[in-house]
Amino acid sequence: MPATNYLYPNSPEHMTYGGILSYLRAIYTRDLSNVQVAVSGIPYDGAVTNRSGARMGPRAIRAASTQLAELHSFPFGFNLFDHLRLVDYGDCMLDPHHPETLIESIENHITAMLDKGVHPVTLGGDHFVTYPILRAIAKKHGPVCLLHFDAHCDTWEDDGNGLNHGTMFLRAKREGLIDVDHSIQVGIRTYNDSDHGFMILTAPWVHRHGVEQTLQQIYQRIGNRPVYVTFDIDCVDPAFAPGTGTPVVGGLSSAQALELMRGLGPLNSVGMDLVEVAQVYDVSEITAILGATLVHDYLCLLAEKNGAKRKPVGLL
Ligand SMILES: [Mn+2]
Repeated sequence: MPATNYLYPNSPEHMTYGGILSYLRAIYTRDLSNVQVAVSGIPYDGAVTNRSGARMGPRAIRAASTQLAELHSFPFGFNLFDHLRLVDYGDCMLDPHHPETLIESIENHITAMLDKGVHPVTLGGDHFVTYPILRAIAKKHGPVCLLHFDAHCDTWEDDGNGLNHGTMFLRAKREGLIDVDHSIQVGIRTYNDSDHGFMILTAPWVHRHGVEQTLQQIYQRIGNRPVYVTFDIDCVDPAFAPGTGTPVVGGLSSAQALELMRGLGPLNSVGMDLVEVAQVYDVSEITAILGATLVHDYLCLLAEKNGAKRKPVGLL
């Protein structure tokens, strides 16, 4: 039985708009015993090429997530916490005055979860944080497929050592962290001289062919191999997600993004992140609400793997 001095997820003692923050009001703890999934934040934005602000992403997403904790999940129709042992692990501690410690700090943060068999779900932070996450993931699983939602390919060239949110997937490829032959990028609408072996579904392709065919391409490319899902919120059009550092027009709608996320259930996912939410450019919190919901829907897919059954109301 819960101690009476402890507030639990979905407790009627929480107001949606009050109290301290955790993702979906999950218990906020470093204790990973008996935990399946840990949501945590990486509040770092030192690797951006344009506007900063993503360091405030985890806090913004947690704040936006509280309204999702109030009702059963849509369109899933169940209480996530009935089917998933989920905690908010807090944020990765970073020393902003010693950037040379950044990669190791993030890698250790994720490794601590993987060592306990916990599935990591990460709130960015700029997209560079995915690189040290992939180092930890590859240490445990070997090179995994990357399912990468983004406006940008993030495979541009640099010297291989920079803290740069536009180059880290080429670095990850060259260091053998990902299985590029079975990786796929979705929503791309920026130019690079090479695809570096990734399969690319551009945003115009997705618009022309729709969600169902996009999912079919994802399934065919990845199959049942272990896959890491990285979702840069700028995959979504700035009309739907204006709060981000490098917005590009012509992107996915929030509805398309949610339908794609809800279709990833067949994949064998070993972790996920949602990055590049920079709430400062979005006074209506549209971007953080979308980010919180995409993460929430990914968690519902994990709950379904635990046996949770959808109970939709209305035609779906
Ligand atoms: Mn990116």
